[in-house]
Amino acid sequence: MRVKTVATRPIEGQQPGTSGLRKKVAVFREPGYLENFVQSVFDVLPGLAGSTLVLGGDGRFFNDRAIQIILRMAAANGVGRMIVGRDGLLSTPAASELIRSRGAFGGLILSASHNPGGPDGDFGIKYNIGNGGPAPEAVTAAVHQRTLAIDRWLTLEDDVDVDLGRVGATTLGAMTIEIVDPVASYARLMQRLFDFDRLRALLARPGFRICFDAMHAITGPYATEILERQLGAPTGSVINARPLPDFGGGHPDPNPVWATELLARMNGADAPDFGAASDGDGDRNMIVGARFIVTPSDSLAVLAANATLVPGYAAGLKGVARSMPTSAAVDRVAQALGIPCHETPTGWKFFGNLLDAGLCTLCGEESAGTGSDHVREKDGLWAVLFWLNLLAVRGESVEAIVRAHWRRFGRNVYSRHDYEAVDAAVAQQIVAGLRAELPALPGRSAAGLAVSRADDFAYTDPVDGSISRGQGLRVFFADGSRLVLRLSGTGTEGATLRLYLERYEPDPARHGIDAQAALQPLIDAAEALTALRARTGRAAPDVIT
Ligand code: VG1
Ligand code: CO
Repeated sequence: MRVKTVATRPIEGQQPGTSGLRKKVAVFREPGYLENFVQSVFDVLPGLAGSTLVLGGDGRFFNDRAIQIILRMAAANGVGRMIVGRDGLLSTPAASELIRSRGAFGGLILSASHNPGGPDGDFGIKYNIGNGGPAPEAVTAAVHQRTLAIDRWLTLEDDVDVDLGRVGATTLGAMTIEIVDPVASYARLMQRLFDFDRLRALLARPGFRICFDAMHAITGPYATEILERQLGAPTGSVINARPLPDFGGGHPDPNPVWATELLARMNGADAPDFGAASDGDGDRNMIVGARFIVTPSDSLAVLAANATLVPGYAAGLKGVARSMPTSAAVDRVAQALGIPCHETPTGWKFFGNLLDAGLCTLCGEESAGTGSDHVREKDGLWAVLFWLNLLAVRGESVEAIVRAHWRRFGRNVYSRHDYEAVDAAVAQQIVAGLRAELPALPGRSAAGLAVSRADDFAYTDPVDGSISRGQGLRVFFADGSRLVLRLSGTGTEGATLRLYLERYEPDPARHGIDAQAALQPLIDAAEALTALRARTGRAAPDVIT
């Protein structure tokens, strides 16, 4: 098949954010938009010719079209082999696993993660490197530079679509396309990490019930295969299991605001023992007990404290890592275990170097992302299996495990307040205003709380020495509490401001306290320091997690 060169011009705003390039579907469908970005990725990758790439996405609207466009471009750019999930489907952690287990050069993942899908929703694309993880900043910066200069992209003369419905090999031009079962290789990895016999026994215990909400996104096929078929959970334990291009009109974000169906079941008198949900691309997780929600920061800490109960981590942890806005609950576990705890900027790409260098085993973010060195992405279903394995070994409820954790380590009371679709200029002014104030804050008090320290978080990568600045404004108070303010890098409408609030509560008598009530002094201090609500004209956050 002959290669066709198509002339193009740079398109504005093709800067990959926290996890790739995310825009409205309408933008991705503009002529040349997807092509410019994909060609820019191909142009900056030395060694692409003849290499093997992995390709798949979360099945959202435009996934099928984008896959066909990318396949033709890959063939025209001399890619040797493309490993594609059947029907173009791969969860983000499964794509990471395939890149690693197949020794691929890298991979392209199509998803806008937890953002809504459909013709009016969002689409996204991200490049992962050979370790299976998101491209580091040096690569994304090179891609962005290339998008500013691009003048042509390559595809094939023939506009033929490849049938991706059947597992097996086919060719497109000189490129081999290998269509694989999206679940099989990932499921084998889970079997090695967790005690499947014990999980089967747990799920067979009389009266023990689970509910996994796939939110009509990519984890449906994964959870159905692993939880129901391999582990024997009764049919129907996985709800909203069929992936839909618009996620059934829902918002595939596993949090108390969007996972309403799961929470309605888990809050009922007849609640299952264990509930969980994952997001659009399968890398996030929410863990729920009967009438009890586990915050992601606590979940990471509980997994770290109990890791040796699980076969894959029986030898102990080399270290742990959390993103800066994530609560310090895991820091206390690391201290007790005598292992290092790393604090990175938001986004999974920063964990990759630490995991590759063997500096940590578990890592996580407050935004419902938890993972380990088994892949180089966060992994929703992995976290679910980890929790089930803990339940099987400890024989206690989710709530009992978390309460026992608090009694041992104290409770890091935590919440994140999101102000979405804020006017971008106003949001930037709020952040710039607080940034300018930071040096003057120590010693001052805000709504009665004394500031002890304030800074703009910067991170020096311990492996490659690269420095990332401007990663979030932090204000620490004399009573040990802290607030963080940062701008989201994944929204597609206006700006999203995230306010992270944390207060340590050692007193077991106060562990039952409502988080919002416990954090009210900090919420007041944040308003005193930023006038965020006054300046955005919002009475309350859009999302509280
Ligand atoms: C958000 C989360 C961050 C996460 C990122 C990608 O980024 O806060 O913790 O890594 O989404 O997650 P931001 O810049 O909007 O705060 V996913 O599941 O959307 O790939
Ligand atoms: Co995601």
